[in-house]
Amino acid sequence: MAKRALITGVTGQDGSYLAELLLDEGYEVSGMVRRSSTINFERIAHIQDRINLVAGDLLDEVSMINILKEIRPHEVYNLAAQSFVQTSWNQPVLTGETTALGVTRVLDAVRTVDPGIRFYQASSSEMFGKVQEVPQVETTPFYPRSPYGVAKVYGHWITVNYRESYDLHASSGILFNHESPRRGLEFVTRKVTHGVARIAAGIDQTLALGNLDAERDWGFAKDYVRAMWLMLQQDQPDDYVVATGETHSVKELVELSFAAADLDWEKHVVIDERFLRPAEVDLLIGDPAKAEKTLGWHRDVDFPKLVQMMVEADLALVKSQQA
Ligand code: NAP
Ligand code: F7E
Repeated sequence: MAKRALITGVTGQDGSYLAELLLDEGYEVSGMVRRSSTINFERIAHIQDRINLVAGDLLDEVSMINILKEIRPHEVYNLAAQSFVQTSWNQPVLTGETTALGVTRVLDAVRTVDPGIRFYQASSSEMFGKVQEVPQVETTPFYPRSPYGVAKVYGHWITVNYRESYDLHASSGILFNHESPRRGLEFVTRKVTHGVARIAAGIDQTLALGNLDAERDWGFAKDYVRAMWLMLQQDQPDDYVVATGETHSVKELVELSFAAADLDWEKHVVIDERFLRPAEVDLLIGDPAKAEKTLGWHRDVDFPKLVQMMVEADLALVKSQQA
C-alpha cells in the first residue's frame, strides 16, 4: 500500500521539491493550497496532475481537521508560513498567526484526527538570530531578531511540546537558508541572480540591495527536502540542524553572480536603505554533523555550483521572456 503524505505550503519553493521527492518514493501526495483569486501553481505545474490539491488555510483549523479526516495521511509536512523576514516587520500579527499559531493548529488537527501521523515542522536558522555560538548546533540557544524569527521559535517549541505532551512523532528541521531557481524573487539570492540576468539582457542598468556584509550558510533546496523526509523515516522523532557548514557574505554572492554573466558588479549594484532591516542577523553558519551521522544526510551542491545554477536558469528565463 502506498504511503500518503500531506504537504502544507506545496506551492512554495520547498513544497514543490518535496512533492517531487515523495512522488519518486511512491507516495500518494496531497498538497494544501489556500484560496486565492488567481492561480499560483507555477512551481508545481509540471506535477499538478500527479498530486491531489486540497483547499485549506493555516489560519483555519477546521479546514485542516477536515483535510486530515479525508486524506488520512501517514505523514504531514508543515511547510506553509509567511516566510519573508522583511515582511514580518510590516505584518507582525499575520506572521504570528501563520508562522507561529498556524503550527499549533496543524499539530492540534493531527492530535485530534490521528496521533499516529508523523509530523515535520519547518523550523529555521533565523531562530538563532544574534548567534550565541559559532557554528550553530541543535543545542545553541535561540535569540531571534525579527517577528518571523520569534514566530519560528514558537513553532519550534510547540512542536517539541506536542511531542512530549501527546507522544507525537513530531520532528523539527532547523534548516539554514536554502535556495534554487524556484526561490521567490524577493529573497536576496534570487533577487541577485534574476537582477544579473535582466542587466545582462539590457533591461536594467542597476540592482538595488541592502546590507552586503551579512553572512549566510546557503545550500540547495532540493538537497534539503531530502533531510525533511529522512527525519520522518526515523524510529524516534527529533530535531536536526540542516546546513552546509560554510558561510558566505551577500557581497560574495553578488561578486560570483555578476562574474557568472561576465559583468562587473561594482558598475551596477547600488545600496538602497529600504532594504536594510530594523534588526539584522549578521552571521549564520550551521554544523550538520547530527543530520549527517543519524540521518545519513549529505548535500550534493556547494555554494559556487548553486550560484552558477541560479544565474544560468535566470539568464535562460529572461531570454525566453524576451523572445
Ligand atoms: P515559500 O516559498 O515562501 O512558501 C511558503 C508557502 O506557504 C507557500 O506555499 C504559501 O502559499 C504557503 N502559505 C502562506 N501562508 C499560508 C496560509 N495562511 N495557509 C496556507 N498556506 C500558506 O517558503 P519556502 O522557502 O518554500 O519555505 C518553506 C518553509 O520552510 C517555510 O515555513 C519557511 O519559513 C521555512 N524555512 C525556509 C527556509 C529557506 O531558506 N527557504 C529556511 C528555513 C525555514 P501561497 O503560494 O498561496 O503564498
Ligand atoms: O536575506 C541581506 C538581508 O531575505 C538574506 C528565509 O527563507 O532564510 C531566509 O531568510 C540576507 C539578509 O533571507 C538584500 O539583510 C541584503 O541579511 O534572502 P533573505 P533571510 O532573511 O536570511 C531563513 C533561514 C528563513 O527561514 C526565511 O524564511 O541578505 N540582504 N540586501 C537582502 N535581502 C533581501 N531579501 N533583499 C535585499 O535587497
